[in-house]
Amino acid sequence: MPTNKYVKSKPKLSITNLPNKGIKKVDFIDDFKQYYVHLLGRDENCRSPFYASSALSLVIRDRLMEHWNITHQTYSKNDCRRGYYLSMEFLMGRTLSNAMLNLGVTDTVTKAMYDLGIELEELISSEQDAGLGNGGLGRLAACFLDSCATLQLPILGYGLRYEYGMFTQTIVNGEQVEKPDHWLRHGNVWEIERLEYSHTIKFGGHTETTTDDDGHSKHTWIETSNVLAVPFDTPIPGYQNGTVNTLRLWKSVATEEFNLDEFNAGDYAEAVAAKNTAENITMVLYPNDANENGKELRLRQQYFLASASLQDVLAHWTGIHGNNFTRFAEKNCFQLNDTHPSIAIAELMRLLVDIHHLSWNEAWIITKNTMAYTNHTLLPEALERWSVKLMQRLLPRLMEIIFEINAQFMTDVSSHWPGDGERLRKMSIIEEGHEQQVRMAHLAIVGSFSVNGVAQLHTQLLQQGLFSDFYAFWPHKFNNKTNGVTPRRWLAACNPELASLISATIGDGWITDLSQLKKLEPYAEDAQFRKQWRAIKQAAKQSLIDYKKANHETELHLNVDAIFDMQVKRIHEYKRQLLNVLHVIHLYNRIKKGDTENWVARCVLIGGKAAPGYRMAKKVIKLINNVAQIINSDPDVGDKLALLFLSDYRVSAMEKICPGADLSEQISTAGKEASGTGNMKLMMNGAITIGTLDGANIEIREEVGEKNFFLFGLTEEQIESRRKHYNPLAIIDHDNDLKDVLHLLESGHFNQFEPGLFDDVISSIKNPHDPWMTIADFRSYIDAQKRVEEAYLDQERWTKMSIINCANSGKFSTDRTINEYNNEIWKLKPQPLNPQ
Ligand code: 26Q
Repeated sequence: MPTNKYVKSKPKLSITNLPNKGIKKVDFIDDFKQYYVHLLGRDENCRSPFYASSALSLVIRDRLMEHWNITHQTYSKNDCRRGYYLSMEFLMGRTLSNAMLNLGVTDTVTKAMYDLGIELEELISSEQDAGLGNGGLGRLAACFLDSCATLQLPILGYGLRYEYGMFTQTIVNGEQVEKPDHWLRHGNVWEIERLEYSHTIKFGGHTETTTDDDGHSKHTWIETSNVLAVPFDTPIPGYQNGTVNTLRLWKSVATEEFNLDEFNAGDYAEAVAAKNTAENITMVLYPNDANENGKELRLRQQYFLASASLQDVLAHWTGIHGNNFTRFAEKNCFQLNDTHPSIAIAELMRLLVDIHHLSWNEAWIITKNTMAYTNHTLLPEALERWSVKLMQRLLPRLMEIIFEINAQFMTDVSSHWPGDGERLRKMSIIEEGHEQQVRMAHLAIVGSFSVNGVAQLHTQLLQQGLFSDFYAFWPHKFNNKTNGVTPRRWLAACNPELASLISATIGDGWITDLSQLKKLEPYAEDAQFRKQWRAIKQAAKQSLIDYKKANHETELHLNVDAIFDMQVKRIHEYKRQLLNVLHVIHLYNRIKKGDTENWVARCVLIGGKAAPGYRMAKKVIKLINNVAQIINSDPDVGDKLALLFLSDYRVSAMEKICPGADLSEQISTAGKEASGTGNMKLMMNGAITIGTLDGANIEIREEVGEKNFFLFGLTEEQIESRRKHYNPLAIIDHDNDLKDVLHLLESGHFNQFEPGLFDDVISSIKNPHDPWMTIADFRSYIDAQKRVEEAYLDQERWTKMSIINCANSGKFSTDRTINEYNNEIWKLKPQPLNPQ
């Protein structure tokens, strides 16, 4: 072998110690050209904004990279306690504009692009949304990451790198049609593949128990089908503070041995098919759909996330501490985003006991002290259960561990409540029945030190209802963490005009301390300020119209002076988009009757996706579109009223919608919406809420005061007591407006060529067992809408209310939420970076 004098020399230079990339205009211009021409091979003649957008993203990514490295080194050097946010969903939306805002370079980059003859906005909006989530829960995870980085907390997000995100929605003949969202087709410049941190995940096979010389039993899980988990990292920049945290998403890849076994057996086709099974795991995000419950692939996904993430954390730990786990719980903490990743509790036990040879009790203490669980729903049909049979087949060792956890838990319960068999049955992790099921929420509560709901009412209902036995047993585990949204994306970035006015008035401290918005309140009395506020809202409404027109979403003439009345969220019966439609039909009836004195024009915008298998939700979309078609084309209506269904609602659409909203519809049946977060985004942008006493609406109303919130509807308690003798037909009989609305619906006016189409929708609300009790709240809703109109007629009064709503939205920053998680659950120390 030829000797090479350079091979073993000690490094004289640090590889990672780079000069910082410049952030002056010329630096952006030079680097942009470099990427655009040299790397991507494009020139002035390229017409697609995609390559320019990619080039700029690479330029920005470079600026994050050096900070990313420093952040990482700081955490290692300080050997700090760390947190991990485990979530099946991270609904990140677009990255470029957020990265520029957080780096503080938006203005400079705008100028640099301008000099190159490029409009920055065009590059920003050509970026695909990363739609790796369904809705609230996924977007919450994304807002949390932004706040953790802004608060300089050492948190790592762990999730799945789905090849296909949330489907895109198109509307054909009024109906939802789903298209797959192959968001990675053109590559993703924001992610870095880190093959070197891959882990092997086991499925199937069987277990063996042996006893060693000391009489300890040893469990092995053998003859498994293995899949490789390969991490892809995305940088998460804090707001102008140098911190760059990490979102690590796992991709499933077939392992070599996995293929080889079959291949050696001579069955080539089987080998290729097996490769597909492995690589299918992270192929697609499941839509939030009760019909998808119990699907094997979903369980594979959940275990894949849990196992890969835990192995990752343990590999890092043993790399430093070897097999000494005494301080593990002191240094690590996992937050489980709903029960979706809660198999992590059993997996951590497996890794500690079977792989790292801790005793059961040592492992259990560590597990219970590191896991924390957040619940996001009260709907019983949304609670996860897995059949024991499926789990035994797919994850046999985990099933044994869950049985063992449950056996010890049942012992504890019976010593607390001796002789109370009913209590044991209700609390057991295993539900008995014709088929045994694992109740994941019970596993999550038993295996963690903290259980939280996402708004005050929701937490209270968990404690008194769904989890009351657990609350009686472990009251100290339960706590509330009211949700929030990040003010960087949801005000500073999406509404730059309003953000500038606010900063010019009270300074820009609000961006990282949203409670400072309170300083705006006195300006509600300032006529000049109100005028500016109104002009900004009006311009935002106009640009929303222009945007819809440019996308050929509507040819309708929309009236900017109308109330922009928005309901954007997943389509679900409990969210009661139907109630909104009943109101629209009522307004239509009034127009047709000539009852239009003091009329206030209204433009009702409804957007959201229905789970592909949720029949009733899809019918509601069709109804909205049919009603829209009739109303919008009726010459009697003119611009008094418009109804528009916004197709393909997603993060980037909400960024356009928020600034232009006057009225925020939050009209769920009381006790059903855990929190809601769209309500917070709209409030922050000066929309006024019409809502029930549900989820975080209650806290929004507390913050703005009852005069600045349009309240209606039964309370949760009233709903539950009314339920027993609910008689919608009697209510209809006593309400002429409601009678007229239903009569028009039932006459087939909105489905003249589709007879019977809405029969099931109509009969669902007339049913005395309607769980959502839409009819019960109709009158109160109509009256509240009347109060909305009165308020809107007085533009000065409306503007005051709008300013007061924004001024009191400080509580709903995820910075506040995350500080609460950190002070009460995670207890991480902020990690400021040393100046380099
Ligand atoms: C279930 C079974 C099979 C496949 C998927 C699922 C699934 C997927 C997503 C079940 C639930 C979800 C998401 C739920 C969700 O987004 N919940 C919302 O969480 C928000 C954040 O806390 C709250 O504000 C909302 O009130 C709550 O509805």
